[in-house]
Amino acid sequence: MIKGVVFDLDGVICFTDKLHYLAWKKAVEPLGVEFNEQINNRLRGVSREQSLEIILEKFNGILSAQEKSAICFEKNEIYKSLLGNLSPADVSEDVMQTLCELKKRGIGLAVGSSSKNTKLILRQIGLSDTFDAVVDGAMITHTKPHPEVFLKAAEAIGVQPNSCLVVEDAEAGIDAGNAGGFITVGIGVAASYAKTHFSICKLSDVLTLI
Ligand code: B16
Ligand code: MG
Repeated sequence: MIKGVVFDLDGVICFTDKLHYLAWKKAVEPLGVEFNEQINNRLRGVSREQSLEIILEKFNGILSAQEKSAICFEKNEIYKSLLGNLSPADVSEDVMQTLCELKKRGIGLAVGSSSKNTKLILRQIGLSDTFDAVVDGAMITHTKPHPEVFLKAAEAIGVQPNSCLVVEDAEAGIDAGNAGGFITVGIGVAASYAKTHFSICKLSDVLTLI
């Protein structure tokens, strides 16, 4: 029996993924490195620092640790300025109704995100008080595909992984959920990932699994 759901944030609850894309594009522009939506898809669920390493796979030069951290800082400044335009209107009716229905059914709700901007995003979209627990990139030592973020979230809502869904848009997130012993649900890019237990088209499809 399902007692809890841990939602990834970016790409599941709201679509900040396009803002990550725009911010990375601008931040790495001076390097002249190739960056496109395909590469961006590989950054889903992956930490900021690891994201830069993936982008640099196509870079011919060598950057010092200091230069890399300056690029990550710059990317985050651009990203945060884009987040300033987010509002409750950026949460779809489908997402709102799903969360509302799950609450009515007494299911524990948590966010498990790699993003260190999670709290800012939840404030911007008006969902700061919606979840029973929020675990973000600032609260973990290992990022997805390590299961830490989801294990902490499940513990915070008092639910065992085998009675908890993890809803993810990233392959790294599905791997993390599987590694933690959760029932994984893929949406977006992760819906066509072979290791996903269940694939859904829209968030409200989660209701059919509970
Ligand atoms: P930040 P999620 C992830 O959020 C994003 O998918 C990923 O692209 C980003 O690099 C990561 O957060 C870190 O975000 O730079 O804001 O700390 O999908 O785990 O909710
Ligand atoms: Mg995501």
